[in-house]
Amino acid sequence: KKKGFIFDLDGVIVDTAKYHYLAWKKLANELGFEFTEDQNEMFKGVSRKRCLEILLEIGGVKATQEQFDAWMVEKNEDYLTYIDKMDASEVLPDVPKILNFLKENEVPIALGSASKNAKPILEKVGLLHYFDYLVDGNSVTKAKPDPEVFLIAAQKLGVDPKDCIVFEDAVAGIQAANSADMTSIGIGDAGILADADYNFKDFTEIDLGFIKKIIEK
Ligand code: B16
Ligand code: MG
Repeated sequence: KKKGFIFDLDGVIVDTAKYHYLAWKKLANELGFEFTEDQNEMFKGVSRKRCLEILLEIGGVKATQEQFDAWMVEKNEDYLTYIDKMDASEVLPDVPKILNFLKENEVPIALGSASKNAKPILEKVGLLHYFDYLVDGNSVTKAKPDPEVFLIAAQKLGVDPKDCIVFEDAVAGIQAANSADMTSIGIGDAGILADADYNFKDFTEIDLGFIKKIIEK
């Protein structure tokens, strides 16, 4: 049966969370409050707009629509200064090993990310050519845990959702994959991602034999 693999971006392929954090922290500080790395955990897999809403709640800041829009732009411009400096060394360990194995076995690959900056990031780190389709923050209307992003990816791949395998680092992402009836693989803390079908700390823990078994299932 034809299988399709779907990768989340931030936290799975690259650790852009640290750059999102620096950009949100800068904005928070400008607005006169602190924003911690712990609080940044809530932002993982969450859309830019929702992140700003949460940030303003944390700071108790009220904004007009104009201010809100301007801060969205400001945060993203600051974030992009970090993205600009990224290169292949920032790809998380053993990600290319898995992507190469899937390519060799002619398994189609899609990205399923909330980020509107997904394409330039993949270009920067030299992984864009692996992806048959990108489904990102520009193509979805409903954020994870809604399964929309992954269902669109399955459709593009021409693969039944139940034959899709999703790599995710966020709780909302695992929920989205599960409600799309896909196989979910949690990358990160198994305690936090307890709802995933399989759990790995990172890609170095994933054996190619495991991937082969899933492909042949
Ligand atoms: P952007 P993922 C998500 O990426 C990040 O985890 C989340 O922190 C960020 O707010 C979101 O992308 C939107 O990113 O501002 O670049 O559009 O994990 O879904 O790949
Ligand atoms: Mg993620």
